[in-house]
Amino acid sequence: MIDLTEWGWNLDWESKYRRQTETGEAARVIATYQGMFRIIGQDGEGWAEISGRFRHDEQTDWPVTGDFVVIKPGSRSIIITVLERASALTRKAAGRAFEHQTVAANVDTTFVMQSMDHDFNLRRLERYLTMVWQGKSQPVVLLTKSDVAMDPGPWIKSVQDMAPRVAVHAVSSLTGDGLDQLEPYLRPGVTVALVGSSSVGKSTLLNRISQGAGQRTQETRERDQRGRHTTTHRELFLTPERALIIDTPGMRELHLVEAGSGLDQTFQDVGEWLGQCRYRDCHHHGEPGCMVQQALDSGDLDPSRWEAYCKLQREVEHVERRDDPKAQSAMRDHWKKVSKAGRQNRQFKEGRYR
Ligand SMILES: Nc1nc2c(ncn2[C@@H]2O[C@H](COP(=O)(O)OP(=O)(O)OP(=O)(O)O)[C@@H](O)[C@H]2O)c(=O)[nH]1
Ligand SMILES: [Mg+2]
Ligand SMILES: [Zn+2]
Repeated sequence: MIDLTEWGWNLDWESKYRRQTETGEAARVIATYQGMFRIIGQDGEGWAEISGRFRHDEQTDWPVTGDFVVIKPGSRSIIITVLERASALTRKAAGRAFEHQTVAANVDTTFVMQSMDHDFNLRRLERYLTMVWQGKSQPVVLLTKSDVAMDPGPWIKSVQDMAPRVAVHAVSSLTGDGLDQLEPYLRPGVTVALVGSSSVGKSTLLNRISQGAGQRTQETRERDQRGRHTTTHRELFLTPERALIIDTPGMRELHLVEAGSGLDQTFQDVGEWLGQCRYRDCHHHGEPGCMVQQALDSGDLDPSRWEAYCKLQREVEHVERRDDPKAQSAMRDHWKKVSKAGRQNRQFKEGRYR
């Protein structure tokens, strides 16, 4: 008998399971392969496929790695329901116009990884942070390969300046440097996903912290054209410390499908100025008296942040919202609140708030 609590099951899942109407056993999806699913349930690991409903009903999301599901057990089990996700990492599917793709589900903490070499890119990091916040997971930035960086200090600082509320750690899976800082995140029953471009060292980190439990990666890894090993499947592993880690294939490009609250959290600096702009239909593109423009002119708002924000905003902006005045004014009220909170916060820190 497998104890599913080792695999992240808890009272919340228990009550979701009880509230749904299908009869079947609970299980967790630990890997996905083109229409086939590797699951772990009370009888151990096995293969599963999805019931016909998933194929016929376009509204129903297919299971992804990390999902808790209800199965009809068998030599090949049938997945009948996906329990409502607590969090999900979702992006725009490569190539297809509006289709979204969920990379992993029920991820408590996401290690957003960049290596301290040519891979490092703050604009890309903003995209990842937006995806993670939006998906209700907690981002942590890992700057990898610290053994080849002369001095990780400036790299860390540039991330901290950009994302003051996000923890940043420099690590090396080669020397083990900095890995002790990850222990607080790697707790029993907690699910951590590793995301980032190819070759930043996701699988190497997994192997290092799982002390070989990631051995299974060998089966799911293939050599790419350049002869390098590269991860091809999203797969969940249990470490000796009983943390759950989802390794994912490197993303070549990350395009977002939704970003509302994720953008707010990633771009609080921008949101503060937007909320202060008093013109109802300001485009914040140089209109006289625009607060955003003033902040840009005075250097209080970093122009590269503003440009990055606008770009992501355009990318995800839905036609409905653009044309719907109600949604527009709701957005404005929202920003006002964000801005007011931020202003009070700052005044408080500066000792001006009474
Ligand atoms: N110097 C150094 N090299 C590392 C470190 N971590 C990983 N590497 C190397 O970087 C290369 C890529 O590592 P992987 O762990 O396969 O990268 P990945 O992020 O899993 O890549 P994909 O599976 O393609 O997404 C390998 O040659 C590793 O040996 C590190 O901390 N220091
Ligand atoms: Mg890998
Ligand atoms: Zn304005």
